[in-house]
Amino acid sequence: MNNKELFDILQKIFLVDGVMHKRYVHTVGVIEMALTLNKVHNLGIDENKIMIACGLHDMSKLMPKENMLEILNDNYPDEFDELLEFPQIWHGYVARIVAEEKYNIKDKDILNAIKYHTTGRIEMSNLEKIVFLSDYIEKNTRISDAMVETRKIAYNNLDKAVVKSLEDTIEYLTKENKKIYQKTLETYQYYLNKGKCDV
Ligand code: DGI
Ligand code: FE
Ligand code: FE
Repeated sequence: MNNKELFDILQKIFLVDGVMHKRYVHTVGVIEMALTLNKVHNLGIDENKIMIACGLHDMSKLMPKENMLEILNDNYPDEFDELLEFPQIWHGYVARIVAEEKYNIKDKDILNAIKYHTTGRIEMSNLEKIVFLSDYIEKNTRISDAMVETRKIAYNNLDKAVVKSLEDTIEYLTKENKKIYQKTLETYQYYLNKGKCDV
């Protein structure tokens, strides 16, 4: 998929009743932030790969719940019961399947970056990390003080920014009395410990 094909797809997905959904503006922000982090940290990741992963990460966000549940049931039978309690996590898991089956994306790194963009996971690749982080710190819609602070950290150290973003998410979810998905906690613990070992 080249960049023009990607943007044609995005404009189709996010054009709702003749109006471009705010999710499109967020998605473009994620692409721009991830391309920036790739340059700042000299990661050397292929730019087209970054654009596809970021471009498709939220593409299933507007899908009807019944369709999402069907895709989850068909593709993640072992995790299905556990996932039922966490509707916020579904869209990445679903988008990963749609990316492969509908858009013929076969690159495992791109597919993992899409799947785990909400929770992160232990031992993320650089692509997974910059998609996960850019989703939280892109400049178009993520404008809270905490997000701006995390953006500064991300320019210096990606792992530390992962810890900070998860810390803020966990604090927010706890305040809202929402359950934390076990993978979110696992990612947080892993990168917290990694930071302690790296000094
Ligand atoms: O899809 P986006 O809004 O761009 O961002 P996202 O995919 O990171 O989703 C963010 C939402 O997911 C936000 O409302 C917090 C929620 N979330 C993230 N981790 C967890 C979670 N919700 C629950 N219940 N448990 C989690 O561990
Ligand atoms: Fe998302
Ligand atoms: Fe997003």
